[in-house]
Amino acid sequence: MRTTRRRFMQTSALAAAGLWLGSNGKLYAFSQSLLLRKFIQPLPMPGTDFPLASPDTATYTAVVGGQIVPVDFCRIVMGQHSQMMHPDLPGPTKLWGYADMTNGLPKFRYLGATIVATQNRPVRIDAVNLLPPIHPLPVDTTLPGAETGQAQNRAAIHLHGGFVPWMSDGGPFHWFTPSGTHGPSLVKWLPNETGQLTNDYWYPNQQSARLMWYHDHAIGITRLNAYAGLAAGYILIDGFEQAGVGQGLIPDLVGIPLVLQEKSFKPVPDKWGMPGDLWYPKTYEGPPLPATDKKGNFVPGSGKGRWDRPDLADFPTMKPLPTPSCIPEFFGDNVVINGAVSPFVEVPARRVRFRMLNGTQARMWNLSLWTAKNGGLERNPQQPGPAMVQFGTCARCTPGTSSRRTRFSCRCTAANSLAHSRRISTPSTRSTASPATRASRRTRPR
Ligand SMILES: [Cu+2]
Repeated sequence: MRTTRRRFMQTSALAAAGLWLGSNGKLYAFSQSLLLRKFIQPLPMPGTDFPLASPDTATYTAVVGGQIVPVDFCRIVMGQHSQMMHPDLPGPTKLWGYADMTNGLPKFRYLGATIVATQNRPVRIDAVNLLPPIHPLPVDTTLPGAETGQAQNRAAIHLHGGFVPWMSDGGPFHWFTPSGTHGPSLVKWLPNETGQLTNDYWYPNQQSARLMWYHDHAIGITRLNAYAGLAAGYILIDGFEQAGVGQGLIPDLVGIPLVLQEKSFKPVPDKWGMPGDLWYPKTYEGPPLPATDKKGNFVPGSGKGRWDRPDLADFPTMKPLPTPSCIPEFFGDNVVINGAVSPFVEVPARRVRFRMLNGTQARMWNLSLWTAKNGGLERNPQQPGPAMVQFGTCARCTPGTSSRRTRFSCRCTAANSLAHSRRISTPSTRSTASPATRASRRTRPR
């Protein structure tokens, strides 16, 4: 497409508005983050770069299978914090997240308060909501339950993939706020050590070993809260897995979790934050600009977005879309793993265990293993793959690899990856580096 002065001016104005004019003439309401170099920062690791919860095991016990077992009791706080997600960003990114304050002041880090639980040993969580009243992302107040006047800092914790009693499921109406208001489903049912009923969460952990995650689930705002950082890992281990480690079949219990996500970062300030803060779409991809012919002239009536609908003139009862609008799918333009943009990880020359979780809103990941060799990357023919990881699901693998450096990137396949395609060069266009020898489907996100 020939770039005319007129089109350049239009494109510049659109970029400033957070829109992107694709090469096909379509208008995409997806931000273009600042260019961020790949593979220059290490993968954040659990226990060092982001904290594992350290439960109190002395306060509560439970009877499981006729045996008295200690309960892992955690006090988890929700709050706002900032963190550098990439050194090329102009500053730290404003986030909402979880932190453990069971044994002292909370230390907020992305994926912080990741919980390591044991089969048949309950986890009890006293959740404290300290979120500020103003949400860091655009809230669509036309959604039922999210109307103007509803607290934007309402929150409910849902253990995704967990087999839990309904009172602890963190359903959409289980939300509560810092001021004590709460949704109609929240019930106080679990007595504390003085017999007073609480709405603490109770996770029995009566299921096999797996990587799960807990994330926000409040009505009308789940997509924003989870994207803003209200999501953390939940690693459940069992005796079978422990025996595997004891026999040397599995390298270790926790392994290297890879929480696969994506983020876009504001290139310009807006009502919700500064450059480097999280960006989230608030308008639909519309067809306000038509496509162009070979001479670069607009073709009237052409130009379609992904969510186009009939002209309002044909359906007079339809109302214009609100702004901000709730967008049904979001694909960020930066790969984020464990809270770092496009990280790498150095691994020892022995068996290494990766546990993968797709923590995106809608993206599927096409994973395969590549081996560093002779200064480049080669696909490893010994590994099966690629494996698809559906959103909200997890996979795990234990490759026998001698590669020293693993790069994480994403494969660009469909139109939803438009934002990626202009930036990723060989070999990262084809690799995600992490193999998945087995992908296990879990429950779909809600
Ligand atoms: Cu979920």
